[in-house]
Amino acid sequence: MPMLGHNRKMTGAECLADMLKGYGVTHVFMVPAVLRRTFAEMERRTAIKRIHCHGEKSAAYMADGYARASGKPGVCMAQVIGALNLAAGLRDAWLAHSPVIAFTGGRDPSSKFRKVYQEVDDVPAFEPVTKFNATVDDVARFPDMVRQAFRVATTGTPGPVHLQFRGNEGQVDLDEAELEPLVEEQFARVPPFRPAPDEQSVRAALDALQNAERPVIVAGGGVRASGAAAELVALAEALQIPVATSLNGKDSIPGVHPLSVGVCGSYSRESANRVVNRADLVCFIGSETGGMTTHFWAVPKIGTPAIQIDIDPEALGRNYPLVAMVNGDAKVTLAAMARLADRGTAGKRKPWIAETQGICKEWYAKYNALLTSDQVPIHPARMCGDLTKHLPDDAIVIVDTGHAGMWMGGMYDLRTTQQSYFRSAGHLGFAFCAGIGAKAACPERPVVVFTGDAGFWYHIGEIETAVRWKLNSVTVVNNNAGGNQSKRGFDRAYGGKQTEQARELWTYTPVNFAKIAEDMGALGIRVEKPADFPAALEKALAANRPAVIDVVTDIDAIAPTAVT
Ligand SMILES: Cc1ncc(C[n+]2csc(CCOP(=O)(O)OP(=O)(O)O)c2C)c(N)n1
Ligand SMILES: [Mg+2]
Repeated sequence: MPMLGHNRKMTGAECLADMLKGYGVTHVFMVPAVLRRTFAEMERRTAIKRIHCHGEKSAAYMADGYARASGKPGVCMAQVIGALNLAAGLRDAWLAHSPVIAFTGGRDPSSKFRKVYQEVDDVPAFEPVTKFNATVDDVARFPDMVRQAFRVATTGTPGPVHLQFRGNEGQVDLDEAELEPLVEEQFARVPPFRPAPDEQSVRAALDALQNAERPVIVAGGGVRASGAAAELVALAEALQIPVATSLNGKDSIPGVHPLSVGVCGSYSRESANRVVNRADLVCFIGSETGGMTTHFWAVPKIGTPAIQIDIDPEALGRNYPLVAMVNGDAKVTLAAMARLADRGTAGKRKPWIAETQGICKEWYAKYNALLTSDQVPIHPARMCGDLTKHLPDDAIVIVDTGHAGMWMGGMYDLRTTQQSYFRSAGHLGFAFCAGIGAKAACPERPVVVFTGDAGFWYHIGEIETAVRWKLNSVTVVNNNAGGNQSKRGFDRAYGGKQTEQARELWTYTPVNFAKIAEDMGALGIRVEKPADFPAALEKALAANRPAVIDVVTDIDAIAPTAVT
């Protein structure tokens, strides 16, 4: 790290390249032309890979996948004309609290308001999807603004940041000044700090948990951000408390753990909702307590006694009145709770644990036939069952939204603590791109994406990007030639049963994605019989190139809806 006071004349491009390297950035995702000189300096001064892709939205999703997989900010970029495409791609990162940093080209004071080619005022559009949204108008501001970008993206509840650089392509990077490319390594990853809770609040939360007869923990994405999964499981085991997770927190506890009851909320597993709604106390950890996790505040019902642990004090009590609240980092807080816990109180929860384990057993009994179904076209639940059995122990699993989110959220189980699970926070088309970014971040880990065909169509051109950059993710496409999550909704819209013509609204021409993938240089495998899926997965994981497994599935298979 250069010393303060030893400034030297350098261009903004040199400074930015040095700083990104200093923050440990290994890849940036973009569509040119933006910060061109910076790219040239990256080549001269760093080993940063400049992943040139087919759309700004997919660049943002790749940066997001990179961020979720590595815990380091993901960097994406666009010139002025692509800025709003990039902003659209930050929506998921915003909803998921993912630290993505977006750089765009912007307006020049010497020409703005003069109908400059391709130019609109993009800055306001970044407002709803960023924690910090700012302009860099003078090269002298590169060092402090880039530091602020990393600081904001990684601290507290993490989230996206946008910097707009002067000039449609950010040509302010050509200017020279006395610059200090100082890097604060603390803010190179999440979490930069672990604020400890005050002991009184920890004891109050513990008292409530220990007194409860039927408590449940709901673990959210904040558990992953804090790296607190081991501490969570240790506390749950010490006090014998069942654990549900939000969809975002699914990898807080393996699905096969005896205290795991599954994902609660809307895209959920029946057993989790039943347990949460039977509980006499719900302890939310690192959860927004938002609509998806609580099935619009029906699971649990508002008024159920609740505890909340969060790094962000503004989150505490937002949706549920609390009997205790703790403000602090999840890992530090859970470790303190486990240390102070009175394990002797665990015994009284034996009947509750027996009941919750019975509820989980009932779920497996109810769905076992689907999880192992031999039907053709293949039932999506069978794919979830097979993925549970056959995904590698250290896999990163990335799942799209809609039915993909419902099938995998509800029916897939993580088998190990080394497996990771990231979900689209609502945007169709996120997962395939995020898988490419995650593979850039973690080249040594298998990355497996699960998406519907509608989700895959969005950014199918990025197969070429993955091939060109050897970002060898495996994408499993649940291909039913339609967006069949819409089926139920259109039945309703037509007052019970839709017309034959209504299918125009949600079906597509059947397509073989394996062939398309092969044409672009990826491995393509088409699977029509369920028994062929495990071998296809094995082959795809060993392919040494990106792979697309096109699974022909039943368009009439509808995922179970949330129980309350
Ligand atoms: C950006 C975006 N637009 C629209 C939607 C609404 N939506 C949710 S699921 C879905 C269809 C999903 O189809 P597919 O990916 O093929 O999965 P399937 O339901 O067929 O399994 C749509 C259009 C969305 N979630 N995101
Ligand atoms: Mg589909």
